[in-house]
Amino acid sequence: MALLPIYTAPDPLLKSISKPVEEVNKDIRKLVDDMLETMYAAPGIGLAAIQVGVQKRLLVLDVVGKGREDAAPQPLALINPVITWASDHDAIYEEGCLSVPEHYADVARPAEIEVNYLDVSGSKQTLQADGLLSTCIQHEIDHLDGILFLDHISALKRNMILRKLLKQKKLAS
Ligand code: K1U
Ligand code: ZN
Repeated sequence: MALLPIYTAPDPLLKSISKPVEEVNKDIRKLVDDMLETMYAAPGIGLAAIQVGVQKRLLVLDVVGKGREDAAPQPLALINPVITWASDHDAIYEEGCLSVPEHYADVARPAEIEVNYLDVSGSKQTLQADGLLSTCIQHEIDHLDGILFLDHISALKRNMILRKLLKQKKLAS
């Protein structure tokens, strides 16, 4: 397994639209393993392929162990995920993002969703999600469409955060 570099905003790659995975093969399974290792090491509860520079519709997550170091890992990989139903009522969660380090904001999203996807064996699956799992899946699918949680908040706050991130990048280079 390998740790992958995580791209951070305002990198233009994060605004691009990812392409469907055509075949779930050993290269995809290796990418899933590397993404999970990278997510756990960050640490994070989700990661989309575009965040590690791969323009494929693939995401990994594990929301079960959040805040509980003794919890057994429950990794999930969703390939070509599609939200097929979303509730009318929203839930608000304070979101973070490994591509927007050290910044957080409240985001409202549908509280419950149903999502279709392929698993790592290429089989079709359907998942009903609520709570943090629902929020995290929506956050990661947004990444596949070039959307960051910053796009859900006011332009004033977004531009302030982006300016800070750009300044940090310039200082680091
Ligand atoms: O960058 C990402 O997409 C991952 C992101 C996922 C996410 C977090 C919160 C709401 C929606 C989506 C993160 O994992 S940020 C880091 C984080 O939440 C966390 C870090 C350590 C322990 C527990 C949580
Ligand atoms: Zn993110």
